[in-house]
Amino acid sequence: MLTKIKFLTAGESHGRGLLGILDGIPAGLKIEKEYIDIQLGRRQMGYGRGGRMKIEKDQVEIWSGIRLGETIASPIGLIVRNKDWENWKDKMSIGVPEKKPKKVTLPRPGHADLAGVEKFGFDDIRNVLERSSARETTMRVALASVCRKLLNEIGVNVASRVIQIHNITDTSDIPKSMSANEINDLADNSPLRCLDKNKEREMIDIIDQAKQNGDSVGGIFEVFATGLPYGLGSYSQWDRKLQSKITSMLMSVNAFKSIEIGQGLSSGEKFGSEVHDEIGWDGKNYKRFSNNAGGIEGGMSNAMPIIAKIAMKPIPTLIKSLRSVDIHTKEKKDAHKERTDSCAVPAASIIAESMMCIVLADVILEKFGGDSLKQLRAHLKASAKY
Ligand code: EPS
Repeated sequence: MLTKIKFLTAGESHGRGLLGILDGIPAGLKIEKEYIDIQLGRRQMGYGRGGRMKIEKDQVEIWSGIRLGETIASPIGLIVRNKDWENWKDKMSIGVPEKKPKKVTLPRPGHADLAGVEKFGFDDIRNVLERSSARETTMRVALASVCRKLLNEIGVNVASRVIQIHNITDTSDIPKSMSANEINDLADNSPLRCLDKNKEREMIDIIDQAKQNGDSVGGIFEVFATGLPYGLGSYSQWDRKLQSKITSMLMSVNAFKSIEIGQGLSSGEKFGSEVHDEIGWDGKNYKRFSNNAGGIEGGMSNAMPIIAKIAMKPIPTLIKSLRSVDIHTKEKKDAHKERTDSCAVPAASIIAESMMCIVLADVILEKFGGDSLKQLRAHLKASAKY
């Protein structure tokens, strides 16, 4: 679905580290390691994370594509080392060790374990769980930070906030005057990335309760993008529609189970007159009296903020026993238990922001083009309509 930007990640959860390549970023974009590390730090935060986040302090190493502080239009290569690798060298040995590590044979319901071993014919679930772990999203966030920086340079900002953990919902609206950066500043100062302090307390309680029971909880968050011009994406073909690109990218993230653009699901129970955003003219620009469409009409951005709401399921690695079967003996047993998070919804909201940044950078480059940031800026100035 991406037409200008390409990216790939590699790396296992307990391997040496994560590798990533990002291609298609114009020359002349100033970016520093510290900027990427801030985003990596945001992904590590949030109430409900487990022991792993105490071990890791994710820091990027820039291996290529940036010279003298600026992109040079060559592929950007990044590495994030796993600190925990030290403790997993035997289990994750690349060569064949003298003492073979114990195999994982009890698939966790809800994880990639069972379908993964059946697909590849493995007799050790570790081969599956290492790559299917959400640890991989570390590199997505690192690569996406470069796209985020590109967007920032042209006045596009992407933010998010958590609105539900389990059955605790923050129903508050965001004041119209609040910018994406202000939303993120507030959210980043909350352990749940929730803007309502009372609900935040209740969310903490429900996570504590789940943790005590060896259980996990999911939740819902919103992602916003502001500063977008008209016409990103297109109505002309299925795979050029902006919502097709956004939803396919976002739904590629571990544990994301549903996405709504704008009013989404609830628009199915309303009259057309209650849903569609009426049009006005302020003497200079068109204006909208509402944004139920979530910034996308007819497969294109309509210069209103993009708003997507995403639900994340509870993490499937549980301390509480769930029924499973040993893949070797077919005996009834409890599912495999590993160190885990009881809630990773705040972290997931950063990953979602990151995927949004990649799509938006791609559609902006598709529409406006430019081999350098300077050219992109000139093209936007010449033809972007807001
Ligand atoms: C994660 C690292 C993992 C988990 C989590 C996400 O670390 P470990 O497995 O060593 O504890 O904390 O992944 C899962 C919950 C999962 O089911 O894969 C990370 O860096 O985000």
